[in-house]
Amino acid sequence: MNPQIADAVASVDRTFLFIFGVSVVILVGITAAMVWFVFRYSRARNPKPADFDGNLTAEILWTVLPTLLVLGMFFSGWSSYRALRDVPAGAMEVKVTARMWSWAFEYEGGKKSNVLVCPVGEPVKLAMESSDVIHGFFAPAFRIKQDVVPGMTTYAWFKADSPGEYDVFCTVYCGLQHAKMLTTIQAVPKEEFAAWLARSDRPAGGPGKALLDEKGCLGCHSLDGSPGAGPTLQGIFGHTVTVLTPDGREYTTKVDRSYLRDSILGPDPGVVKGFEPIMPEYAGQLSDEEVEHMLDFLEKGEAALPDGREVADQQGCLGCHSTDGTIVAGPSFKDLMGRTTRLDHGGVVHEMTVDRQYVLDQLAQPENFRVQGFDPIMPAYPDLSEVEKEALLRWLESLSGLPGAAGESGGAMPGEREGHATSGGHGEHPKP
Ligand code: HEC
Ligand code: HEC
Ligand SMILES: [Cu+2]
Repeated sequence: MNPQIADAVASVDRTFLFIFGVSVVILVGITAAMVWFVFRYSRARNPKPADFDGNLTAEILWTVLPTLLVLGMFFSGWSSYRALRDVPAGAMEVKVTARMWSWAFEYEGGKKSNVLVCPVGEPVKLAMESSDVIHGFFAPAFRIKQDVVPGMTTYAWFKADSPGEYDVFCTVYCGLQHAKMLTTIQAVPKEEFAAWLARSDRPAGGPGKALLDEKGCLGCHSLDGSPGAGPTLQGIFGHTVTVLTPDGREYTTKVDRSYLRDSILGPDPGVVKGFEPIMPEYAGQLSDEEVEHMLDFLEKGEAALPDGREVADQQGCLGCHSTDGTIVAGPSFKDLMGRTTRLDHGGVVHEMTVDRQYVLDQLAQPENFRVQGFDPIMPAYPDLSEVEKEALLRWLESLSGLPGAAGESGGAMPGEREGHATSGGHGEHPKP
């Protein structure tokens, strides 16, 4: 990197103004000369045509001057091209993923977002990839425009000198919602950026995790979905469970704070189906405050699921799927779960009920599950984590009014829906 080339924006603007200035001078000069010639050499003034026989000075001038001008434009353009391409050492790298029709950003350390947050005054290098077709990353405020091409990584860099929001567009026509492929660059003061980057995507659970460890809960319950003597606590909040009461009845309920409190302190709401009744009673052994900390952690801590809508937003699902019943590029997510979908297997239509497994299949191998009447453009999502998939599924269920949904009361499902794969029975809902 040439340390002289510090400011790409100023350099690009200088080149633009230089070329523009030269063009204006030439335009004005040629126009004035033409007008002068029309006047000076009109037939009225010169009844007899004169015969010119070459002019060495004029020929040298009109060869040398344009050559110098064009070379000047070239060098000016070359130096600002260098300014755009030479990434300063130590630039913060951000991974940019373009897909129909959204932008996703991933920072060092793995944090993700869908607006590009960056510290003021620090150079940022964008390493850009496309997961489908060619897109173009255009941030006019920083004078950068770079194609984003599937199968290769292209790059650009910029530095924001003052805090603010700067527009980002896609400049390559990439399909139906191309015009909506917009985002922003949000430049914030350095300290604010550091705090933002350090902040976990989900609020921390306070001392709850340490307490679960201290009190021995983690001996029987995992926090990462792996099996144990008791059900995993990952994503337990908002989850629908099937519980057996001591008198042999079975009911489903949604896990909320009061269910969790009762499970830990009693009265026992019943035994989770498929598990032995070996969960100790903790009444008298845990203070209310300790239990509240544990519940905070289970509700909001790292074992809690991310917000399904945010996952869908980050993964770009919402660029193609609406949540309000309108058709964008793909079928709407509204009332998706339990709906009958018509799949086109090379001309043979096959009806299927949308359930959890079907959604997972769509995400893994969309090419095998093409919905009739839509273009086959649904991308595969092999990299979604289990937690992200679960969050997506629960969110889709909530958009379909099924249990498992946040804010819905658990219990019986709407009778006409069939074939869903949530782990619930249709039982009564007794007050334990
Ligand atoms: C000896 C193993 C063991 C220990 C220790 C233990 N549990 Fe459990 N826990 C279980 C089992 C088995 C179940 C499922 C059967 C039941 O519901 O009683 C369960 C159920 C639960 C449930 C209900 C889960 C669901 O899916 O509905 C919660 C909540 C829970 N335990 C929290 C805790 C907490 C908090 C602690 C520590 C204070 C703890 N457990 C300690 C074995 C254990
Ligand atoms: C580029 C646009 C696009 C993106 C991005 C996209 N989808 Fe799709 N999706 C489609 C289209 C088009 C269809 C219907 C044709 C097909 O099945 O390929 C579809 C079908 C589906 C279906 C089946 C719907 C039915 O009625 O049977 C599900 C479920 C689905 N997508 C979920 C998702 C999820 C979840 C995401 C994000 C992780 C996502 N899609 C991202 C375009 C997209
Ligand atoms: Cu695009």
